[in-house]
Amino acid sequence: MPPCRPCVPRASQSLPAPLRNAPWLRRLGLSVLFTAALSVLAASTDGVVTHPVPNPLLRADGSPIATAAEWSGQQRDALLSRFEREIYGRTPTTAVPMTADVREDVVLEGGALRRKQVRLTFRSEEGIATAELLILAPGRSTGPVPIFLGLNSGGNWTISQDPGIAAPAGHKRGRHERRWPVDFIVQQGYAVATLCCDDFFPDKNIESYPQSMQRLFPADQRGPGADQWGAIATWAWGLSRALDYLASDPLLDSARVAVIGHSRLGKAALWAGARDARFALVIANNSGCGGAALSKRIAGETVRDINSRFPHWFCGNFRAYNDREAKLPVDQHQLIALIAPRAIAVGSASDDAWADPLGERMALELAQPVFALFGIPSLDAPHPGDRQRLHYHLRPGEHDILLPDWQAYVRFADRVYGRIRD
Ligand code: GTR
Repeated sequence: MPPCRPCVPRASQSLPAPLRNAPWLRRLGLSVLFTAALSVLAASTDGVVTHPVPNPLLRADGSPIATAAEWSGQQRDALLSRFEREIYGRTPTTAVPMTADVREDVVLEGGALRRKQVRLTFRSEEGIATAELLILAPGRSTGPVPIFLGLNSGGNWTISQDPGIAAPAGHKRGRHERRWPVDFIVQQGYAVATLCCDDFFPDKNIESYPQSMQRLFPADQRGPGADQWGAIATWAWGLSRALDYLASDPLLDSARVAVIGHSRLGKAALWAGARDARFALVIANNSGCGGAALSKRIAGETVRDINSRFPHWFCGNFRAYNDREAKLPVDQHQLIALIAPRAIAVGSASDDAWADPLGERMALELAQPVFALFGIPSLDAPHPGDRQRLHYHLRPGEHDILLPDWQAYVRFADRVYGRIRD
């Protein structure tokens, strides 16, 4: 795992007080934000330069998109290819056959918990590779269970102390337990499904491509390269393959899968959710630069920062925008818009200046006009009813995913799936 986050000077650790809840920003009206006026506004409040961002409802030739059908057709495909070409790299369409071997399926804790461990094996003419999927579900469910699917960054055994989770000898269990409040999630009637990101692409450096699952693809479909897929796109591919398995398991409800990720894995969850419309809900927690935060707002981690420290995450073309964010033909609000009309939750933390909480919130707001085409109410609609598909929260504290974040995501999922109503 590459080094942890650089220190951000104390003064910029949290948002300036007037921006924390930013009700005035919400009231501004989004059209303002698409003009250079935003730069002036942002600079005058928190001293941050924000370059104008593309209007998601304009085609590349400047013509307007007026209907959901116009958006879902060519515009969506064109945008997706632009993100592939410039930022995440092209994911091959070649299918790699996958088999699933259920190595364990047990009901524990007097029927409260069901644990399944499934080995996914991928075979192509180029080679073979495996990924270990862990599923923790309510033990007594009567029908198919909705799921939170997310990658973990240390191995499945890091999410819990449970000695039954397969682990290599000598590995410390439960290192990331605070990030995976499994008991709470399962008690709410959801399953947790997780795999380690390293099974798909070891999160080390630019030398890691040959050890990644890209090795299963023909040589001309592997990175690194100008527009070849990087680690984030490979992780997103892995999430879609996990969903292929979940869709085949009668215990689980594949129509209600939330793809979730924290930080770098939040970037992967967003890219997976943008590409694969089978995900009903996409959750990006503290995902920052290359995730939910606007790149054109020069705050926290910049394009140069991320490309320099993690050159294996994105495609080569993204480096052309180091210190040239104004030239980027897309920005992250358009990535969020690609999820419409499905549901999206963005979670920030108040002291996570490196991930630019305000930039994350602004991207979600700037995506709203696309959701509105589908009749989806805005973030601050007083009575969103059963059409609520947008969620944002700013948790006090540092960069992390903790119980209060999960509580917010479970509650939002409950609303999206019609399990609770106002
Ligand atoms: C940081 C990186 C961020 C974020 C984070 C993480 O060092 O700069 O983009 O992804 O790591 O994954 O915890």
